[in-house]
Amino acid sequence: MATFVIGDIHGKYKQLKELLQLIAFDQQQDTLWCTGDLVNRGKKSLEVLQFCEALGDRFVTVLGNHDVFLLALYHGYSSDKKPSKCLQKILDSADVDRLMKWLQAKPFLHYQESLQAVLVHAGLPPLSSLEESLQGNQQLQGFFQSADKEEQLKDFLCHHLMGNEPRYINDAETNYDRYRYFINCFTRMRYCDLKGAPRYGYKGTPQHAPQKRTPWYALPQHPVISKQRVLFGHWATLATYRINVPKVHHLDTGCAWGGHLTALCLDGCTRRGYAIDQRFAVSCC
Ligand SMILES: [Mn+2]
Repeated sequence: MATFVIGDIHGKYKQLKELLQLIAFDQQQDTLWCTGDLVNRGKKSLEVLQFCEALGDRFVTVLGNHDVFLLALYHGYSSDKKPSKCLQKILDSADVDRLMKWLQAKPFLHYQESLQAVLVHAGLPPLSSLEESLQGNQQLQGFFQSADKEEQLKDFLCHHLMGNEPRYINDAETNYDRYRYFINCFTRMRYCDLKGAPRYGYKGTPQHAPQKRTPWYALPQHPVISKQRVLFGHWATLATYRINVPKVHHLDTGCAWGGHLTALCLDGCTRRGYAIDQRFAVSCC
């Protein structure tokens, strides 16, 4: 029994299968964690969802911004931009209701105490303790899953999801503000300012970042960093950048952009002949 975590799959079904073969993933015994963004960009997004769903309890994912966007489309979100073909294929598939129900039940944050490991797509709220972030996740999951709030969820996803405010959780005036703050941190954040307010413009690597911007995981006062193993994706341009923060592992190595799909061994590694935190990658060219 081993646990692996892999980075953003983005509909790259062939590379997902190749990577699972490379790590000798055993569907009966091993567990696969994913940093989210299962869909979009890659043509086989539908196949990725179907495959991951079929893994049942052996598969753990958090939601990424592209997954949330797909849920918003499913609930009627529309804009001038047409959905990509691979997302449209999911929306048109006979499985869409079942798959979206499955996706909608996924968390934004996953914490396993026995492994001292936190899984998130983009980032952990820069000023929140782990307990506060887990509470934020719980509120979101309650909102996304409660049958009697379906109309509200539609309203939120269609009209109130987008936007960068509030910058601080204490500035949230409504539940929608709280949801947006946490969703933004969990699924979109790369940088924050030195006071810990998320900043969303610049997406490049830290060595060229604007002044007074720090990667969220490098904020000195971050309450979770260095205490837990943190596993995240989302930030493809970090692929070749050395993070150099203890216990922080970045896994999105840009498969969607012709880079690599990466896995890391989290638990049960030595019995399989792997080192703890050993990384594996397949090319996505
Ligand atoms: Mn993402």
